[in-house]
Amino acid sequence: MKKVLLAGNWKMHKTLSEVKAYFEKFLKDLETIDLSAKEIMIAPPFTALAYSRKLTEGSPIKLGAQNACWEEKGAFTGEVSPLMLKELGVEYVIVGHSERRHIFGETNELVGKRAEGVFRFGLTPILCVGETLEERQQNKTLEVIKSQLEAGLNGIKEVGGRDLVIAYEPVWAIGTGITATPEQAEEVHGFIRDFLSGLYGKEKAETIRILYGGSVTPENIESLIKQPNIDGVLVGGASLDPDKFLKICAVAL
Ligand code: G2H
Repeated sequence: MKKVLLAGNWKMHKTLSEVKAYFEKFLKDLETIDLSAKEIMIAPPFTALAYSRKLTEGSPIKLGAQNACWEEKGAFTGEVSPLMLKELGVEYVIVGHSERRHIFGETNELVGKRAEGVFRFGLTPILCVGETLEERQQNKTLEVIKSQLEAGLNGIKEVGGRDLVIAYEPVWAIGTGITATPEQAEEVHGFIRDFLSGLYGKEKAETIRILYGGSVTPENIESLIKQPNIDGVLVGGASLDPDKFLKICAVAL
């Protein structure tokens, strides 16, 4: 059975004392939820990964990183390698988040290199794709998504099981409080599924989880997760508050 993935992306938030307070609350409350059809992941900043692992040891929480280089080691100032992340117990790595693309100028090709590197080291890339408002208004959404998928998955020739996740995050919905309607999201998710079928075959494409991201809240999670091609969510702002994220994780399936 395909488990839904409820993923928190903390972005550049939380000092170690805040991380401690968060998990003290969240882990206790998480015990009240039936997780048999769910997987929970949190991606803290790099500085909090080791501590988060320590605090969540033995719990159902999977650890994610917010980016990674494609090489094992070397002269890459400011970068972190997949091997280093693996050593910390990281299982998922977000690549190509729109903030990386738009604030730090990461191109489709660079994102593809990161995704391939993460995959090669046995970690699961969460490849983020999404159009800007301007692109949507010009009816270019699917074209943009297609080119991001083509370049992003260029180095990943074969998949099996759960080793790849795609996150559709419309740029106009990120941190803005505006969520794509379930229908808008489903249309793009269906397109992504078809693209994956073309690349890896229908059967494999069905096993790849496609997450929605962009102003997900406890209020809108239910209508999103009901869509046939939405296999989970990537949550920014609302994942910073343990009560809000718990409500999202508690969604009825
Ligand atoms: C999109 C999302 C998390 P938010 O960036 O990846 O953030 O939920 O704050 O829109």
